[in-house]
Amino acid sequence: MLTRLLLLGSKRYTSLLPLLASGSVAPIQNILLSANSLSKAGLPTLLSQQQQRHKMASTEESNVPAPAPEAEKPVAEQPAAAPPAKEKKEKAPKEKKEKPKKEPKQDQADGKKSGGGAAGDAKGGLGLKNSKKDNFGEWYSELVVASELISYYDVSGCYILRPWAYAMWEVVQGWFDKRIKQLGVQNSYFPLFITEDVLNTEKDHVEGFAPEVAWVTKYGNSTMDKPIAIRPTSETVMYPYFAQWIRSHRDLPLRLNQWTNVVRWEFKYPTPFIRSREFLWQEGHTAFATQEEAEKEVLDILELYRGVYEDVLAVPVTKGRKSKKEQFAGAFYTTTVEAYIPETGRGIQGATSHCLGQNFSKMFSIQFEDDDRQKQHVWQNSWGLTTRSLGVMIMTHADDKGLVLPPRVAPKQVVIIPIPKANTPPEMVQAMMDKVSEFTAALEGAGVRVVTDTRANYTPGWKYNHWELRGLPLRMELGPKDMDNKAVVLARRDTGAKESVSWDDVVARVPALLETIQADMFAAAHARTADCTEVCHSFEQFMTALSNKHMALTPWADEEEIEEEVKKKSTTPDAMGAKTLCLPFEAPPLPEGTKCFYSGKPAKNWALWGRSY
Ligand code: 87F
Repeated sequence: MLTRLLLLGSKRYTSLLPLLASGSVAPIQNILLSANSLSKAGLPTLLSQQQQRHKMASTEESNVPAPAPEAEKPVAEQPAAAPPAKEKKEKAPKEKKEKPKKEPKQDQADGKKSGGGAAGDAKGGLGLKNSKKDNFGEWYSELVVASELISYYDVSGCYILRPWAYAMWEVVQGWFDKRIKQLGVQNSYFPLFITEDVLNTEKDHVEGFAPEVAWVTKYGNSTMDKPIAIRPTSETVMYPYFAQWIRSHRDLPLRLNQWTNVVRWEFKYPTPFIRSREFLWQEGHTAFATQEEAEKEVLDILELYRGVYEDVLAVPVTKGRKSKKEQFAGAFYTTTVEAYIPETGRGIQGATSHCLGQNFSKMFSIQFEDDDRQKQHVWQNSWGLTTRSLGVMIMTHADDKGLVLPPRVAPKQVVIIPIPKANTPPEMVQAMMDKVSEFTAALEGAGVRVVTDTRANYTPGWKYNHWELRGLPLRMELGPKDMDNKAVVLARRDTGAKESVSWDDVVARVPALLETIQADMFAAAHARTADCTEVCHSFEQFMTALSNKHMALTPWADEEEIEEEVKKKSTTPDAMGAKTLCLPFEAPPLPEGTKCFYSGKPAKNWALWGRSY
């Protein structure tokens, strides 16, 4: 086995296990748990590490709306529920070259009891037409519309974030905002518009991005004297004011963040959440007296980005530094969290935390007087996380029945569905509804986000499909048998597993099960990513890894020209070239004499490569 592996050279991580035993390769957890970066060590296994982190903190960060009002009303009092709104057919972007291959599905089947409908039948009913495995792109476009996250808009590359999506963004915001404030960052708001002169202050860095800058050239029927840019990022907006506000070391550190939209007129194929011309993000911009303080913050923020992905969205990421070629041109260096989508075999940048060094402070003259009354340029960082994070989460977890939401980001975590039968006596129906109200209140009291679906004119099967499509982590069913047994049935969205839980245990069991689901979803995604990362020591192995839709981890001499060459050489008629995703912070040992997989020169570090978004 060992010989075969050595001959093969290019190995999937799973097949590295015999080598690990021999001690010649660091355990894969060391690499992939970089993800977890829990060198906070002492936590022996992946799961125990996760369990540490996946203790549900559901109450703490709940900022989602209360359950729908009809939930509280007994079924008899409810007005007849409207059928699912017949929405106008979703429009795909207009520009021809950007048109998705298939237009997204219009709306859901009518599951009304009297209308026949397709309740309970995923194929004919609410399920998706496309499959994740067979036609990923169409599946994703259909999914984001059918699950009511997105509506297409008639400006190409722009999307409406519907409440279900926005509520998830609010969870991410709440989680991150609280933690950056704990670090001492303050929120602020700077204007959307940038004059041409100011934008040109950092001409060198903007140059490469210039084609993406959108300009306002008219107001009413008049032409602007000077066009005004719409912010694609806010370095040039903020730093002139940093220069005004910072005078002495007592004004430092200055640590600002803003939650805004930005516009980048992308020409690449747009994809909801993943690449759009307007998107939401946070951008942090900070200034320090010393390099040490700035560099510490770069990593503190990167760790929070890891937390957003792994602890909230249950998406494994690799932390690392960007190569010179891939870093932000204005940065001293760029750190990143990189995720991976197995179905497309593509890496995706999750968020970046840049150390800007003194590059911008020199350009914008941001100086402070130190203790010795000497003028010094400040050290700066900038860092950003966008709504792309939701797209990565959706792509990672959703399946052919719809979204599968990790409990921590799910706007609603449990749907309670009473299931009266046609012959259930009215007193029992009433008792059932009372029980539903009782559980709703008790679970909400325990910090669980609950919705009840007591609509009388939809079949249980239709409701199951409806909530599955929207990705709710847990369904609680309460039928006549359960009433007799004083129990409920809990059904997991991620695995489909069902369990019967006695009424006395429900309020303790539900939060615990949500915590388990969160940990299990992360573990499953982590295992998939691990299985799709190959260690490669030659270009041939590298190309095999790419054709397997995997990422490649290679020894590398860190040469920009080589990266350019690899990109060209790995471009095929069907696929874009590969680039370095990052130089991972946690990687196997690199023994003296290890050669770069491409140039054969002495390797300086490991690089993680992949085709990417
Ligand atoms: C597009 C047009 C103009 C990216 C652009 O990553 C300028 C830019 O400067 C541009 N696209 N960038 C780099 C953004 C760097 C940095 N800004 C703050 C971040 C995080 C948040």
